Amino acid sequence: MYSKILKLIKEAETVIIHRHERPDGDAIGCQLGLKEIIKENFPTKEVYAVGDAANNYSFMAPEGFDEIADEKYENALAIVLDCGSAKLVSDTRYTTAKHTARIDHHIFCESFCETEVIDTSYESCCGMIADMAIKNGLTVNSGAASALYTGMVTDSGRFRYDSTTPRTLFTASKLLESGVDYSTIFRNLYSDTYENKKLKATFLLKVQFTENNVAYIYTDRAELKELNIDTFTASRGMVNTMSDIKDVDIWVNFTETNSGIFCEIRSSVYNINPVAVKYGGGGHAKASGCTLKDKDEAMKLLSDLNSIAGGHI
Ligand SMILES: [Mn+2]
Repeated sequence: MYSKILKLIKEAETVIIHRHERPDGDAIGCQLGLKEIIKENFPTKEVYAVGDAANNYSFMAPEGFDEIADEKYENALAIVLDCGSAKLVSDTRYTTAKHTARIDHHIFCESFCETEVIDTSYESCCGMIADMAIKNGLTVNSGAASALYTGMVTDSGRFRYDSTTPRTLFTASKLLESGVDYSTIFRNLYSDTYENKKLKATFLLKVQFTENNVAYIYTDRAELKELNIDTFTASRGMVNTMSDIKDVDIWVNFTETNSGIFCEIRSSVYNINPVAVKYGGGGHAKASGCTLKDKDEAMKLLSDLNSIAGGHI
């Protein structure tokens, strides 16, 4: 499955690794993991990892990402990781590279690189990179293993989502053999500031329920201003304050912004992806998002989710 991409890597003198913007643990983990694997196994190659800031995940990339000149792309292989849509790639210069390749585990929506390996049966893109390395006998040092393990943990919800398979745990066990300080990783990932815990409590108190027990939070612009937080913190950062509520199988977080209403949908049971796609978004079967034009549209989407929760779709 990976032989074409491995051949491209072997042939390239310069490899530039991209991933989706506003990176999560998986995006950063596979990017830095692959960079380290190429450096370790092909020491003569130039390898770069580019893109926007790591923010909450800056512990994974303490030195930040590489700043490179446009000319570096001329003879380079650009590899886009963990990204299902061209418009979400951080740093559009990948299109100027000599060759482009993509490795991803999101539900397929478009093709935008010359060589692509897309497989939604993987819990994480980190799992794909680790699997590629292990199956092809590449050395995975402790730095690469730690980055990849972190992404596997975050994208699988600590090996809990049903995307977790025997292969997930097999791959994770192989990474642990390379030396992963997982207690530090878990502390970095899951300890939270008191301020943020208070913020989550505020959001929890805002939860409402539809007739069929879809939990939802609606934050309007005035509230957002009062809370003094950015839209991303309010949206993706707060959606899972509604996870693990007994008898709630679907939950959705609406956040009014200047560029529409950000909508993050999650489910522990149902495939809610078609609803996100219907409103112009995408993602995974049980975690998807979209941007809506107004509150009316938000309430229509909520009603669609309510139908799913009621078993009507
Ligand atoms: Mn991912």
